[in-house]
Amino acid sequence: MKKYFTFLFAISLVSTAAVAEVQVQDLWVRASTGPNTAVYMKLNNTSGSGVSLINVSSPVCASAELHEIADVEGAKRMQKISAIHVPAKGNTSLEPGGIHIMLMALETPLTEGQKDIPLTLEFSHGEKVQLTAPVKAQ
Ligand SMILES: [Cu+2]
Repeated sequence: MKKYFTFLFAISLVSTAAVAEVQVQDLWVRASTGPNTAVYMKLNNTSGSGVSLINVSSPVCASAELHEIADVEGAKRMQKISAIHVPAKGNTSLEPGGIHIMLMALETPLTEGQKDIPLTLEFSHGEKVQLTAPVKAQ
């Protein structure tokens, strides 16, 4: 059963990556410990022009925001940003301690081992990419 789900996950990544100018790698959602949780990934732009991730949505939460971690008077705080830029022929990593996607007001807790969290990523050039993400503890 576990192999079956892994296979489906791999197929969904390959099918979107084949048509996308922006490839999504190492996608995962952090297991929730409260009403919100974070999503991490590496965005790889194969095209010759820069693009930005401008919107994210998921049926598992009320809304999703793009966040960065900034130093505010000596303390690290998350703050909302309007876009995550991916340079031409380059990549941008969303990772713990840095830029991330925040799923706000989860419908239900997300637990380690879930593999099918649906996400829709919308980019500045009009492309929408649908993915499913696994949930990991860290
Ligand atoms: Cu955040």
